[in-house]
Amino acid sequence: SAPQGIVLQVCPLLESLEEALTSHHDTVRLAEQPDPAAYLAEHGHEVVAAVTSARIGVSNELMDALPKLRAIVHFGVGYETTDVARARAHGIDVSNTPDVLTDCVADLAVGGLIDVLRTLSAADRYVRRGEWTPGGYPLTTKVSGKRVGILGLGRIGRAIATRLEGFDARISYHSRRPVEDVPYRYAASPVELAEQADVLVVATAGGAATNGLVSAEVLRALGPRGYLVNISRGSVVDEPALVSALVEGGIAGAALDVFADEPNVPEPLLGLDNVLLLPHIASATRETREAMGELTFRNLDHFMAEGTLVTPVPEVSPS
Ligand code: 8YV
Repeated sequence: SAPQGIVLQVCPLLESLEEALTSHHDTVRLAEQPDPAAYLAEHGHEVVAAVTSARIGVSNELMDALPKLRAIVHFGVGYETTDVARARAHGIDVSNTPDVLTDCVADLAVGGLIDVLRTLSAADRYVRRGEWTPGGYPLTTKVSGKRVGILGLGRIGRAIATRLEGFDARISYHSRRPVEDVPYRYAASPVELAEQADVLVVATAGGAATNGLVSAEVLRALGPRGYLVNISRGSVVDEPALVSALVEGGIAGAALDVFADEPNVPEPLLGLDNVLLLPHIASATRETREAMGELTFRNLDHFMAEGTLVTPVPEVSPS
């Protein structure tokens, strides 16, 4: 049945999405309220749907302030910022934006991998500094044919693997269970995966279940000739251990699009040429962000018309 009530926009979103929300639904932007807490105290019980980003989610406190809430619609594929079990217990459905960003995130993972093995960003800085002397730039590492371990073989992990097949990569993976119908070797643990990989690519979901999965031990298994690529969540990697490994040569390098406490990047990484630092841009193309905005809107719109979501999050969190 069609829910009656207010749509709460929890945080700033893509402009075209904000416009669609406002022109089709009774939408209130929480961040634009002069006193958000006062607004919630007065109107919280009128809100039936909340639209938020993967980064912000809906906190338990906000959930409690919205007693009639029936849907949480996320812009983004990650939703670890919302306690989904708690939402379900309150009769709230949750959606995200899978598939539409898979290409761009996988593209960026491969771009980061090539950048850090061939030191593209560092070489660019070298040229710009005017330091180019013929033969003066150090040799790097070949990409094609490398052993790549993918942690988390969901949609994005698979898209990364498919792309790397074009580079003759020897691919293995670890996830909670082996995935059927894939030609890649399954490693029983993250340590085993790292031991057998030249490059470890993190493509698992964030959240409590994967917190610190790439531990100091995993980084030791990756070793001084191994590289790390992370396009998932900073929380999956023990960041202090990663910083130590990079500073001390425990691993060879890293391409990082995500960090434990964005937008704060650990200071010791800023001076390292074997680390690619990106500002969480894997899905940030015009095409993909528009597609994410459209899917976010379709979820909200369908919910307001029929009371159900188009792309609800899975019952059990993905691998
Ligand atoms: C965005 C993301 O940065 O989809 C995700 O989980 O992390 C990214 O696509 C995020 O959704 C922006 O809110």
